Amino acid sequence: MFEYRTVFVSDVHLGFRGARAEEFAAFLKRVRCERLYLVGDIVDMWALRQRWTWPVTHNQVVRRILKLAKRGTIITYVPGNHDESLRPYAGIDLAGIRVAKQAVHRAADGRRYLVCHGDEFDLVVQSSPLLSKLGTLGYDWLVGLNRRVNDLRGLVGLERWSFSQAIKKKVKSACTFISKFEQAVGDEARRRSLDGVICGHIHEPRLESRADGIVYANCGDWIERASALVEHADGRLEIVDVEALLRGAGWEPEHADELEPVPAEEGDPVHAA
Ligand SMILES: [Mn+2]
Repeated sequence: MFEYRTVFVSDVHLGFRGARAEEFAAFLKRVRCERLYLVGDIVDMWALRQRWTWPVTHNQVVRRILKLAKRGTIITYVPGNHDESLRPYAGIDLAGIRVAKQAVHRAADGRRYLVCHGDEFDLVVQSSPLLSKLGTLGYDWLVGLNRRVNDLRGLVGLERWSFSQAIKKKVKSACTFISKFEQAVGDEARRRSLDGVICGHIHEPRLESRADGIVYANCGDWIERASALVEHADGRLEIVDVEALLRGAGWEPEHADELEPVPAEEGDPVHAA
């Protein structure tokens, strides 16, 4: 059993074929925590609208979340841009899960953190139009576009083109985008006299203290990796590589979904760092 005071996860993207739901379900089965924050883009309505995908493991995730709620874990769902249709439910309980547009988490050491998905800062962060779109359009769209572009290029006899390689050529602007995002959300915590911020959205796990003492924490994602942010009993935060954690506990994937394998694009999915 993995025991924490609090677990924060974001960007699971259930309903998108690339979501690592099997790992997430296995983690939920083995975790015990007082509080669980679902920090947005847990369900990917955009992907579902485009193509309905709901494999066995995606169902298991939902059942395990409901089970945790039943056993007494206090669950808060802060919707993101891919599950924004849940935002109107802010303030109410859905099957024991409280929906909130944003939340403030008080850690065991007394520190208070703003918990938000982060897409609300997309308009603030405008370093590169291309990379701002990365934030608002999402990976499914980009991975899909990449695939279609390659289909077309293949038809006319051109080499494959990789979006992420194109991004890497622009590493500098990608870094600028990420640091501007981190600064914008950190500044919001400071403006509200909080000690830090816990967010998601940019699929880039991070935990750091800024020069002004504000803590910036990003839960990461469940597409490129399986990452979670946890709070230990004493209030200490930590980013956990959940796949490594599970494998360390003897877990092996069962590939229960028997999905057609998601074609491995060169260098996919997009990684903006
Ligand atoms: Mn998002």
